[in-house]
Amino acid sequence: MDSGVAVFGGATLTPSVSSSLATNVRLFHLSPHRRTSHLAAFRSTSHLFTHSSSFKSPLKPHIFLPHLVASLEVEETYIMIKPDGVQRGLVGEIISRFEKKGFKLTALKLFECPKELAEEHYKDLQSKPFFPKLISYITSGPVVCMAWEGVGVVASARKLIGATNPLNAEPGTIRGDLAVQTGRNVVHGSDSPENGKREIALWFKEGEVCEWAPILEPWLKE
Ligand code: DAT
Ligand code: MG
Repeated sequence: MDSGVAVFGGATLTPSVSSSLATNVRLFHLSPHRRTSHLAAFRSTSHLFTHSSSFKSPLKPHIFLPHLVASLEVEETYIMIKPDGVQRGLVGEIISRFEKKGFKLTALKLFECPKELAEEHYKDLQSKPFFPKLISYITSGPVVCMAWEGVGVVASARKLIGATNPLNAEPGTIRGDLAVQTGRNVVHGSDSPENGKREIALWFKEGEVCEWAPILEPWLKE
């Protein structure tokens, strides 16, 4: 990650803006009396912030930031509507969010996922106590598999999807608007460009990914 740039609510902050923001945030933390009374309902400010050990910047202390910075490269990401999203009739709604944003759909299928594929897809989580439940959830009904392409699509799709725990996901995100539990968070999105490629190759066969030129492209890109 580029350590000189941070993304805050979609806006890119230069180091100087970042450091003044960091100062303000530290002030906010160190001076509880500065908080306005409507914030008194919160136990403390600390639970509003995420912390990433890999996030190296002056903002590190406790800023609520998405940890992925959108790149300027054309990328591919694997998006999957999980069985709860299919059962709850959310397929159109979820696809629509990526379409409206302006990304290009390159592959799409309804699919019953075999256990071995679910285990391979989530192999990094094998040692987690929730792994068996995760596998039975993903294989409990059909999923909708998609590949999307676009500049910065990996990080942008993660922002559209929202935090893993839907109760922490911002309103306006898919999980923030449509889900309440981590174990029923309706949609998957690749977490890096490398995993985007890996997952698309895992879920789609040769010939299932289409190359095409959307006619709206000149209205989306200068
Ligand atoms: P994400 O799907 O946001 O990339 P992840 O890769 O950490 O999140 O985890 C994959 C999925 O595993 C997640 O969407 C839901 C499930 N999961 C993660 N953490 C969990 C937990 N603490 N309890 C139950 N399920 C969890
Ligand atoms: Mg993940």
